[in-house]
Amino acid sequence: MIKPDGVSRGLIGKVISRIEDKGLKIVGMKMIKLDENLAKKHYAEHKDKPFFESLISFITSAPSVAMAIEGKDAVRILRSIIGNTDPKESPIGTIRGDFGIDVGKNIVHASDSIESAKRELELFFSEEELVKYKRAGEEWIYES
Ligand SMILES: Nc1nc2c(ncn2[C@@H]2O[C@H](COP(=O)(O)OP(=O)(O)OP(=O)(O)O)[C@@H](O)[C@H]2O)c(=O)[nH]1
Ligand SMILES: [Mg+2]
Repeated sequence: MIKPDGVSRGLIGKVISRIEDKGLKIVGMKMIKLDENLAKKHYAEHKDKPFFESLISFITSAPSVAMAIEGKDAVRILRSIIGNTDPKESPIGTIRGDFGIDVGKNIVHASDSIESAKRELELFFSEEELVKYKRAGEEWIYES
């Protein structure tokens, strides 16, 4: 997901390019301004953290772009594309390392496990909103 800071800073295209350039496939995408209810469900694991209220107020402050991404090891690869939670600690070459400074404005979200990916996809997309198609050149990305 491209968070409100990424969308408002005009970084949608740059973030999507990195996902496409890697060879991963976007199978669902929507611009959505999270309401408080969805935001609290999405970040439920952090409900007792001191930064929870500011996180919810930030994530609901402007539109985000939610994406469903498919590919071999997609969860692990996306986490490596986005980088560390704190952009200051995130290597140059990652999205957070290249575009961010403070932890509360870290541009993108990505699911941190298969289980959280399933849970989050269900929060953001219905079955009908996810598409199946073949990306040209997949035979030049995957060994088999
Ligand atoms: N202000 C503040 N925000 C934090 C801190 N830790 C995490 N956050 C924010 O809360 C979000 C969720 O934290 P985590 O799930 O632990 O980190 P993450 O998985 O890298 O980030 P997400 O992909 O957004 O879930 C982060 O992206 C930060 O924006 C903190 O110590 N202080
Ligand atoms: Mg997280």
